[in-house]
Amino acid sequence: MNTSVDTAHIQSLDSAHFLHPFTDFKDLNTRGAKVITRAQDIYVWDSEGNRFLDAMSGLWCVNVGYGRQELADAAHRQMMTLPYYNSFFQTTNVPAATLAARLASLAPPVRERSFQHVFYSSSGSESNDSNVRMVRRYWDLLGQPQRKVIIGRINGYHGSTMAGASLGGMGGMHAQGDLPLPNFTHIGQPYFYENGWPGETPDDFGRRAAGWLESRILELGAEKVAAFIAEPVQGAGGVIIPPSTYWPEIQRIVDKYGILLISDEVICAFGRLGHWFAYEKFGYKPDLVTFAKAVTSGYIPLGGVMVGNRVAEVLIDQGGEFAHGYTYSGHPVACAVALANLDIMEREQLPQRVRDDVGPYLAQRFAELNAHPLVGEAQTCGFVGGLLLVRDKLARQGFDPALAVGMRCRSHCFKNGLVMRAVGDRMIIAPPLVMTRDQIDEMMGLIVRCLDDTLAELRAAGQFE
Ligand code: PXG
Repeated sequence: MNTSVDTAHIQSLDSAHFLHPFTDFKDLNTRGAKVITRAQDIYVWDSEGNRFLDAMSGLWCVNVGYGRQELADAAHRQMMTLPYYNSFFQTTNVPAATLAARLASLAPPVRERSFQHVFYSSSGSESNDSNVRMVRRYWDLLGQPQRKVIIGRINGYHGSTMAGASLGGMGGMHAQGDLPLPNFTHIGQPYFYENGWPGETPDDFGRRAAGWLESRILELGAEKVAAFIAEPVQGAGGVIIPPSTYWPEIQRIVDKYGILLISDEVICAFGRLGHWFAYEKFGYKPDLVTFAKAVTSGYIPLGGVMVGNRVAEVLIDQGGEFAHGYTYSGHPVACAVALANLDIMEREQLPQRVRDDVGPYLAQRFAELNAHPLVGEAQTCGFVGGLLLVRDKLARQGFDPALAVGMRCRSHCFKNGLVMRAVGDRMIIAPPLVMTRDQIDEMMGLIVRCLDDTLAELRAAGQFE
């Protein structure tokens, strides 16, 4: 396949016309964006012919890897049959109805709150907007319109629309645009390394961190609280894996006060943590589950909400018309690609593979990084992993943020042919689930090389003892 492109030309078009997401526009224009031209399996190539091992699955989404003919064929077939039709005015389409039933069959039942219904969108952000609409509608219909507040977490990420950014707890986002909107509030995150007390065990910390939810509910008045939203494992926040005591205690608290629980699984569903849905791994019982990204392995945009029976029954039986939806809710091509994607995941048993085989192997290899002089902690959960770069391991002291050590490490990654993301000084991975053990070894070799290069740079600059 001829993918040769004129890099300078594309960069000039890009800097003249394309405003990139979460980007300092002026800064990018001075350096020029890397032009990614093609991808296969777990690798991507740029326009200069450099190959990168993509340890981020694009952006946490390409779970089945790149270059899957079946997904292209499914899109092509569906485009030639029915490329688009709306589902607003009492019509449906074959892929959307089939996928909804398929997703319902994959979502494990939880008590009376089984998941039989799906509300479709095209992204994680839109799905969380839909969650806010459904949560408010639910409480209004139950005659408790004063239940308006949704509690999220500091450093949680739930998208970039006004509601998504309000649900999330990213200070940088809140600082722009007068966010969060009213009736959104945030508690601390279950990040043991940063927030655990000296001598406290992770389990004790997990219970304490969950207790922040109860304290906030009591501060606000339980009758005002509509829902709690959280990621099973925080992704964009830096792969923050909660202690095992955290989720059971959260469950106890939401049950005690009757508030809805939203599990935002935009990153964690579809095998990423070794299960179709991540709430199964942690054993909690959400009322709403946000999904997007890997439902199509990112080949085409699709998102949605799995609506548990507790909410669905009220909306269906008492709600009349629900005044909310998107042009692309139930898009036939996106849903057809999702079905083909789920076929691949099922046939190749990707969730089981992550749970029983490559996940444990990655955990073992990644844990070896704890021995590196720069690494304060290194941990995985399924096929996400995070490591923290620190100045002094024993004293648990990090670097001055002004040194931007994470970004410097990321530059070494690019130079060495590895895509790994930096969140502050946490380096994070979320590799494609099709990765083999040999490829895990290849990735680990690259990670060690990048850490060594970062260490050498810091030592040369006198910034590491
Ligand atoms: N919820 C979660 C948990 C996410 O991770 C969204 C919602 C929003 O999805 P959309 O499709 O609207 O982007 C996400 C998205 C990062 C990064 O820097 C992570 C996401 C998006 C962009 C960047 O890690 N996650």
